[in-house]
Amino acid sequence: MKGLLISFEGTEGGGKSTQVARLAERLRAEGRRVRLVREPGGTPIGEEIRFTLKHSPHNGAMTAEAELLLMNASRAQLVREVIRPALAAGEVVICDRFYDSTVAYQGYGRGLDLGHVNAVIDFAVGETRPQLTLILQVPPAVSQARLAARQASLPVMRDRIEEADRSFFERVEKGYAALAEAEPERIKVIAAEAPEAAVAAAIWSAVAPWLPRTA
Ligand code: Z5A
Repeated sequence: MKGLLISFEGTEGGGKSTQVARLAERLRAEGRRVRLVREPGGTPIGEEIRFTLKHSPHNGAMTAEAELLLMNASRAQLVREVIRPALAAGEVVICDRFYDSTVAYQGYGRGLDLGHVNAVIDFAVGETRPQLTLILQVPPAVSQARLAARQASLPVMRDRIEEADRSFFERVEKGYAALAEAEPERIKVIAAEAPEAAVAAAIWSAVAPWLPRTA
């Protein structure tokens, strides 16, 4: 593998999309070829799955098991259609969420058996694993305030996953904490309450050491 695969993780409102865009801009300014993808989604098939998972008016009865499989159907497509070819071409691939989201949301959040969750992830991604994962961590009050501010300024579609109760998101946070503890080499936790530029600087400190090792 010639490229570099970086994933961004964390609960909603942590600033992932904002920081993914900033990191891509900085890498491009340094002459790197960068591919941005998001999950669920990132391919035409994946974007249709994303609509089913999040916004479809017919998704209210979705089971946790179906949710797990749909997330990974989208992922299996993304890995083969986009991520592997981009890495083979030496690009830096930045994922706005990847399989740690499945462990945190479907495993810890929905309470699915972690053995089953990891088996499905293994099938979807195979050997395609991020070298670096950044969890953007903000206190729940900050996350809620940011999302409320965004909702006030943008028309937002109903989102089935965001309809879960507070305890669900607390379990998701515990999932991320467990992942970070289990894999400290790959996963770095970034305090993301700070102003955007300060968060971007912390992210750059984590990313920069990887660049000399990639094409
Ligand atoms: N999900 C899953 O369950 N299982 C899986 O395997 C996968 C995903 C892959 C995807 O939602 C949902 O799917 C997600 C997990 C689940 N569900 N939830 N809930 P999404 O892609 O629509 O959204 P998200 O990933 O949850 O992210 P988000 O809500 O869009 O937030 P974000 O990307 O982390 O933050 P942002 O958009 O960059 O920033 C939010 C606002 O804060 C915005 O107005 C910014 O201008 C502002 N912001 C950003 N940074 C700052 C700083 N530093 N200071 C102040 N304000 C800031």
